[in-house]
Amino acid sequence: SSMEVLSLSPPLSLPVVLTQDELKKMAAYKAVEYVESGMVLGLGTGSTAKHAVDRIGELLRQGKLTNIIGIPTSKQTQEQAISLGIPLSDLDSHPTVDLAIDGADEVDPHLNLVKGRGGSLLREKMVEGACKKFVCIVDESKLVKHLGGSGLALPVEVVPFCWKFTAGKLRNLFKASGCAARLRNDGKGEAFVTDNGNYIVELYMEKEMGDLRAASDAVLRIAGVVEHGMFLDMATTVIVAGELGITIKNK
Ligand code: ABF
Repeated sequence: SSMEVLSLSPPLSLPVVLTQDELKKMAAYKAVEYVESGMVLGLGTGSTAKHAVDRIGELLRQGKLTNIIGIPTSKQTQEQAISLGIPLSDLDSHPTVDLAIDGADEVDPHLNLVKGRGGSLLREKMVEGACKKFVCIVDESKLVKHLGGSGLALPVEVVPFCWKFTAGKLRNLFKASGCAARLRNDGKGEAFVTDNGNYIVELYMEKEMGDLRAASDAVLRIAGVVEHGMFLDMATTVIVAGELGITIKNK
């Protein structure tokens, strides 16, 4: 793996405090520099990826990029891309994707990710799993020592059928980590429903999960589970924007 640090230049004499959204935009614009005309592109979801999709739309409009085919990772991104005039397709027609750009909720030192707090982890995992390159874009608040380390939830997409039974299985699986499980709600007192008509069970761990690959395999063996938000060994590059500049980490 390699790491490259690009500092903000020219050096500023006065401290300029960038907002979190400005950092997200910096990371997103840097990632779009990896895009070349003719590419099939995985289009991510969330407030960071949104900046990348906007930028791709802008470059297309300016004629600086041509022949792009976008593969959206959510209905939300699909609508955004349509409004920008980005030509779209899907994995059925384009099973190989050149490059995906997407955000994350957590990034560990090995570039393993937690994703899916935006609720679109299944499509993201399908699209990003089909990519030759996956550039993940984050502001520095997303960096953690170990996955689950931000104290926020690890999302698991489950079928609605007897979701409590599935949540119980998940809680049991991570008993040693002090796992609590709860159903994501839509903010209006109803269950949050994913683009695929499923529910999200959120797992909170008191302690580290240990071997992530083993944890991933065990979660996927539970029959009611569709997918989970650990993206292990998938990102090829992570672009981190912080107050001191941009850091590029490569696998
Ligand atoms: C998507 O959006 C998700 O995988 C992740 O949950 C979320 C990150 O959102 P944001 O960029 O708004 O922090 O990338």
